[in-house]
Amino acid sequence: MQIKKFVAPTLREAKEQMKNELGGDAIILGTRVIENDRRFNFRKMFEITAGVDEEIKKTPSFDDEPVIENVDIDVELSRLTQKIFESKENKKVAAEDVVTETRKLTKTQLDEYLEKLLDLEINRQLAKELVEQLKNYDGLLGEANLENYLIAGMASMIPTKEFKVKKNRNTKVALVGPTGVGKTTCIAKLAVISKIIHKLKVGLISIDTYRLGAIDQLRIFSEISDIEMSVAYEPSDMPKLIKKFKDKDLIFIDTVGRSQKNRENLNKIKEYLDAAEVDETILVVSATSSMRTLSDVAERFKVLDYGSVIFSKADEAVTYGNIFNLANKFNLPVMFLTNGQVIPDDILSVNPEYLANVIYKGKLY
Ligand SMILES: Nc1nc2c(ncn2[C@@H]2O[C@H](COP(=O)(O)OP(=O)(O)O)[C@@H](O)[C@H]2O)c(=O)[nH]1
Ligand SMILES: [Mg+2]
Repeated sequence: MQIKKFVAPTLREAKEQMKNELGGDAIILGTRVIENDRRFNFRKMFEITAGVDEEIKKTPSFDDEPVIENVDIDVELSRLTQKIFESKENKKVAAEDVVTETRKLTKTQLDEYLEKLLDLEINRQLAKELVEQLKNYDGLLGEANLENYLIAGMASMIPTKEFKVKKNRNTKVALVGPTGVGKTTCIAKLAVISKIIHKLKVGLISIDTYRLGAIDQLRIFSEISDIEMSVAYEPSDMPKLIKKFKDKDLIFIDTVGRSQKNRENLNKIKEYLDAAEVDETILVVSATSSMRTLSDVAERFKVLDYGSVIFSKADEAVTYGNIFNLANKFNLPVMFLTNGQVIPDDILSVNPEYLANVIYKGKLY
């Protein structure tokens, strides 16, 4: 990917520069306001960091693959993360790697594994269950492979879900969750990927339940990414906004509101989502939250009928045991991890094996 920065007195001009230079397929990776900089005579300037895939810049030929009608967003995300996935430590245990020398598991060994799992902040009950499973392999495997079995055992206990979007279905996806977890940022990432990589027509609706005017962030994003956006101030606004976006393949619904500790606030959001007849509601929580907070949020937001979870700020988390704990406690499929502020790069699609490795090794890769 070729990456460049464009600076201009207005966002619109910076975006024009970007389009002229990199073409319509450029992806906006980030924006910032530059103030008090001598280079610009201390004028306020806007900077866009943009990238364009060298592949995309290629002139298409008749040999190019036909356009696939029903694109699957997760396939592309998987492809993007696959390189990392393949290159590091995640290789499956090949037959020749299996250590043939076997011995009995000692109590001390099992305790060590239990300690390790607890250290990863995996709930004690679940950690015991995982270690118990190891006993099934007692005498069958060498120690080097026990860890792999532990990871495989974890993977078998983590539900995941793919983000599937098809063309011409007018799919309505809402992101809900506590304030500040990264819902809007995540919508921006998914919207750009859907638009640029999957060529889907995307619309954005922001629900401002309390007329906070806190929608500027999405508005600026909508402007620079050229993705249409509207604001709903009342549940009754929803049907007409959905109608306005009837030609869109995908509509993201973002929620802005006051404290969601209050049941009434959540009921209000529910009214909007019901009025929009959303197809999929995804809960966003921070991977850095404590298990008590996560459980509380997952319980409270049940009224909104979410079907999967995104763990944001995985880049800031020290351990990932809570992903395992929450997914298990609520039988809740995990859809993505987000790992930074950069739009659209910092989002990772997941599968059980990948998550189990992240959790066990205590780091993203
Ligand atoms: N480190 C990190 N920061 C994030 C991530 N996602 C969002 N943020 C930041 O978290 C803050 C709140 O994000 P925002 O999308 O406004 O949260 P919202 O209130 O849920 O819509 C912003 O400063 C984001 O840049 C992430 O994956 N990692
Ligand atoms: Mg927001």
